[in-house]
Amino acid sequence: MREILITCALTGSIHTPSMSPHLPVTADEIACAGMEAAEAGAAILHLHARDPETGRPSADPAHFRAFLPRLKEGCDAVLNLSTGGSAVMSLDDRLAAAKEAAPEMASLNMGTMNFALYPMAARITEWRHDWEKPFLEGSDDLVFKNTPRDIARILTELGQQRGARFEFECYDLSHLTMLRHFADRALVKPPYFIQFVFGVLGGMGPDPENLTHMLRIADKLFGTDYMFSVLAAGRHQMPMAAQAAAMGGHVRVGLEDSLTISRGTLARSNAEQVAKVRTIVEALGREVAGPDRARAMLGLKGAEATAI
Ligand code: KMH
Ligand code: ZN
Repeated sequence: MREILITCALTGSIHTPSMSPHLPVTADEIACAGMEAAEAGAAILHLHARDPETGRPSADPAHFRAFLPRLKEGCDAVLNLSTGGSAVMSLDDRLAAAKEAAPEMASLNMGTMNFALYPMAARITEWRHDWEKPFLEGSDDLVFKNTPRDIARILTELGQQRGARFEFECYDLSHLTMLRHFADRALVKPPYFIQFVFGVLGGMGPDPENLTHMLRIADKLFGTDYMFSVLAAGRHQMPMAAQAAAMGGHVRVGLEDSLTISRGTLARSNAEQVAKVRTIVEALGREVAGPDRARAMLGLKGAEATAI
């Protein structure tokens, strides 16, 4: 495949404000970051919200409402709402904003797992907010719950009832088996957009061999019915994006996944990472596709059919 889709995940729920002054937190910051990332070449924006006062990951639909219409007006990118939210949130909370917005696309995490952020706490010397330290340190005993019942509920309430399609977040081989299970139950329809996630402590590590093996198994399970994208956490972000692009996949960057632009240097913006990955993938002969091509490739319902 020549065309390539760049997803940008603007803020997420992993990093905390003390780690980077460039992490978007307010609605204004998230909206501006999204428009700049789209301008730089991102066809898809993967979205979480934060409490504007504290920077804490938020599931409050009002916090999403504060930036979603601005993004819809200000750029043409596909707005993809996280249903992962944060591992500390209930599924009801994780679903609330997406049910209200009825987006074209939503993330869907394909298995229950550990999601350990605590090693990051050791590197911070000055904390900006009281919640950050216990939030990170408590992740040594945290289960990111995505049971088959949870997955079925998201597929039903967002997919079947609201016409969303999915970024299937697969952190391990077992998550591909789970996706196959839902394909067999006819709860998901091809083409499947599989996001391979590397480098989360609890999922597979950022080894090139892991991507090769995931692809071997995905080929076996889904044949030509899938396309893949890669995100890798931290410093592995760009090298693994390059590997994905060289192997015909799509890429995801953004401050949700990595705060740096190169080893030891903070990225000043999401757009800076999009611009960098764009240079890499174009050098490999790939052509960056825009939002309209993304909609056609992924079979999306269109921005006008959302409630944003
Ligand atoms: N933070 C990423 C590792 C979600 O939002 O659904 C995975 C993610 C989860 O993007
Ligand atoms: Zn996310």
